[in-house]
Amino acid sequence: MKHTFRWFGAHDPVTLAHIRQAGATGVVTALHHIANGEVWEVAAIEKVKNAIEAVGLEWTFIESIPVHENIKLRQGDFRKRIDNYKQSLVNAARCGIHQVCYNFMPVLDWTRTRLFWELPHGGTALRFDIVEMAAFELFLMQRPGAEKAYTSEVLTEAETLFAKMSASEKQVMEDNILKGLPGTVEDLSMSDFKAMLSPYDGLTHQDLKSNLSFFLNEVIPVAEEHHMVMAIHPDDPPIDIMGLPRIVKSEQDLEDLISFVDSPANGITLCTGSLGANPEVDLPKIVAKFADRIHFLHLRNVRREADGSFYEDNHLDGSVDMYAVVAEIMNIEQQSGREIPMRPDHGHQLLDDLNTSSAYCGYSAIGRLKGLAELRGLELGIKRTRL
Ligand code: CS2
Ligand code: MN
Repeated sequence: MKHTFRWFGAHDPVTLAHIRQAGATGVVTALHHIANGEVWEVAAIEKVKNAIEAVGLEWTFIESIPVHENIKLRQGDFRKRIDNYKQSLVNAARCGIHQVCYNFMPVLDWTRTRLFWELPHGGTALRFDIVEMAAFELFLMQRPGAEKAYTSEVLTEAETLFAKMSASEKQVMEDNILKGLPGTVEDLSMSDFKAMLSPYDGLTHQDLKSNLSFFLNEVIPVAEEHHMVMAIHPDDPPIDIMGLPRIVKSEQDLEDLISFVDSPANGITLCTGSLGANPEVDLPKIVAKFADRIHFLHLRNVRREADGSFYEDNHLDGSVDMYAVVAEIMNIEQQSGREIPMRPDHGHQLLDDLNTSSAYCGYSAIGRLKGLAELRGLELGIKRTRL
């Protein structure tokens, strides 16, 4: 695997020099200052690329060129936004960057109810608690029909929980859930959020899949022409939340995705944390099945709980059998002669991370450094025992 680290740009307290010290050889980043839906100009891309190369690293993957909401909805100026997307792809290729991650999650990127959930050892992890999520939807957001999305046990627990929460605890819960995507989107207020949700009223999974198919049929030919690959990031968590359809959360969804455009350029980011939160997903099987479509790896573990909650565990512990996943990745690398880029996707806040709170949630230095170190050790161990 090619070892990379995510970098949020010049304002990231985890610097390029830190990333090099952590043992990565590549960086994945985006032009976080460009508004979603605008063109990435060559000069702006080159500037970031030069900064990365100046410290002896390479810009391995773009994560992400975000997809404008009008494209997901196929409404308004979506054609112009697709043209802008194509132009950004062409410009990235001109700068020598050929690998692009994106996602098709409506309104929100990943969603958690706790951003600093304390672990027994005093470090912190990200957590998604189904009872807290239900309490948010039912009582803070007051979404009509929300009760249909939860079991009666969860609804009862949510009611009990909400009744004993203080006003400030409710505020923290709202802020956590509306956190948005680190580095690219401003934190949302409840009224902004509701305004962004309303165009999705009545949009079904099938509608959203058809809009994704339309988008891919437009952009994949451009990617192919410029020897690029696109790699969709799965939905996180892999369930419908807030009444929004989520369409990249299972093996069947991945099959549908690749059927939209039959091209290796139409690929997947295998995020073991996002897909691994779905108990039905067999990750080693998915690696083998979609081998030639997997272009990027987000390696992270989750520990699933019986009610659908989960938290982010150590990279090598939890419900995902990371040994089995990495072993299968190494099989497909060996068969194809490829070296697939990976990054430790999120890490705990550990040691000095706990004193330097300015890093993006999930993206502190030491927790990710530990994740990368463990994953590299696992990889080396597998490699040496196979020789
Ligand atoms: C990332 C996602 O932080 C994360 O969980 O894996 O934000 C991911 O970068 C985007 O969904 C990709 O478009
Ligand atoms: Mn991920």
